[in-house]
Amino acid sequence: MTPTITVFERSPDRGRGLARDMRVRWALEEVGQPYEVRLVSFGAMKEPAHRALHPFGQIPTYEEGDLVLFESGAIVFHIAERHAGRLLPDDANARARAITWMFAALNTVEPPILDLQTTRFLEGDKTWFAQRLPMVEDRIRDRLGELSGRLGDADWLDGAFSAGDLMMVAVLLRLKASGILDEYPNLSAYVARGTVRPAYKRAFDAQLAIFTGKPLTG
Ligand code: GTB
Repeated sequence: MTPTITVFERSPDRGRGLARDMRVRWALEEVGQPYEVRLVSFGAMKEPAHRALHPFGQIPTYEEGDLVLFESGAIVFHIAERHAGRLLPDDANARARAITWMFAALNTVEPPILDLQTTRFLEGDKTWFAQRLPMVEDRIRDRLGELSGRLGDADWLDGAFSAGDLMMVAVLLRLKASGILDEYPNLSAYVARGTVRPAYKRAFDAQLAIFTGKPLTG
């Protein structure tokens, strides 16, 4: 059954692949699962029809027959589970570690990065902005320093590329414009390794095509 995901009709990131449908698209491309896309406007997201799929009125959602999911982490996990051995290792312990990295990306690394975005976009006009910004950035540096230390010179976080890496790379990409990622050469290289994967490129091109209005060919 072909799943359907919802994505921004017009992404505020102008097709830079930073919205959270990108990680879901990437996972679908990694496992070779074709999918359909339904575009939703900001208004439609808050209407009852979309809230029936997503209680918080957000994207992405995932529909597969009777199954409806929201939360990009849960969706990527589900896709990985449905396609054995592609994004989660078969070995039980390795699989548990890959899942741990998914949680680490979402629960430990993403929150300070989101804090930076909130600070920049919503608090830039506050009197305390200039004082707060360096603290927010340093909290990210703390996390990246730790992650960088753990990754070392390995290609991926725990053996072969997994859903844990997919999620971590997707999260780290949100930092690219800040320049902070460049302070950690091994993490920059890690993100670059993720984004040159053919599955990432296909996912990126597909979301960009929605923004530019130029359908993909071939
Ligand atoms: N925890 C949920 C998940 O992981 O799925 C969070 C989902 C979420 O935040 N969705 C956002 C959304 O629907 C889109 S991705 N927002 C609309 C709303 O809440 O009303 C967040 C996002 C938005 C914009 C950019 N950008 O412009 O760069 C990047 C990421």
